[in-house]
Amino acid sequence: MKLLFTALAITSTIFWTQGCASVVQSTDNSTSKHHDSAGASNSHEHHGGHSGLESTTIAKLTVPGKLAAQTPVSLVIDVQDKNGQAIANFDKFQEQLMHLIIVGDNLDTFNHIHPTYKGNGRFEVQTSFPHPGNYTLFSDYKPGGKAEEVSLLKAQVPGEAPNTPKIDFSTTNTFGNTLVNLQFSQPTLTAGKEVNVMFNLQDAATKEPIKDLQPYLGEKGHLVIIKRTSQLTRADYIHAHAVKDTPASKVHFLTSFPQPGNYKLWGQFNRNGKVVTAEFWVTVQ
Ligand SMILES: [Cu+2]
Repeated sequence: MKLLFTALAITSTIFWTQGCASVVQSTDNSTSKHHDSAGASNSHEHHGGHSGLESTTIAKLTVPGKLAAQTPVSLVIDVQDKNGQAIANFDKFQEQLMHLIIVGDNLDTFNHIHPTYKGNGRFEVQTSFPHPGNYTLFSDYKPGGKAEEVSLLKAQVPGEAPNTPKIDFSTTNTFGNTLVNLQFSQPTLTAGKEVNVMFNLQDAATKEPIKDLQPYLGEKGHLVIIKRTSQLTRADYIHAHAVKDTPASKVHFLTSFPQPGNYKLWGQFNRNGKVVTAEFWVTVQ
């Protein structure tokens, strides 16, 4: 093999304790605490959305050749146990074996893709990075018979990163043909408190509630929430699940924000086969 393999990052040893989970990460100095937003559970049963109680795997990212902005690239992710043995079997959740969320480190860009399983612990996916700068990849998977795990990977695209855009806290915005309004069950967001995050979807042209919402990855919608920090860690990532039985044009998610700070939310919805990604900033006290 003549390809130049550049190992960009090896991260993600995350230990979870039962109940109120605290997080230790192998490659950053953050000691942030994470409260499982589904409500800390003492049960080993886990219904997705959050990492398992104990991480048993390590993900490694390899990129053949050089990374360049706006250039297609193949990402190779190998998932291994702590002895370096490939994890052979993965369980599907939300219709996929791996969900890969890629964000620019200042949260200006978002990409949610599904690497293909190649066997022997290896996943591959084609993507491109929109601009130079540092990126964090949250790879979300379920080793066979085990709880969902999230591994953090890092990638750096050479060149000068664009300026960080100003945070916009508006709660109504148009995304493609959809006008999205964001509301919460509480007037003020408080760290650690459960909150209902409510997306109200209207057709941008008619201002009528949309009628063409279809399941996206088996659910009414998907919500990824990431806290803005100088060094993103696993604890900054929240994957919330849609509440069932809401009106056709409303998608609600029950979650909580672990710490005070600014968070970005990306809600994703399927309108008749086309995915709408609605992004908002919120501040949590
Ligand atoms: Cu996914």
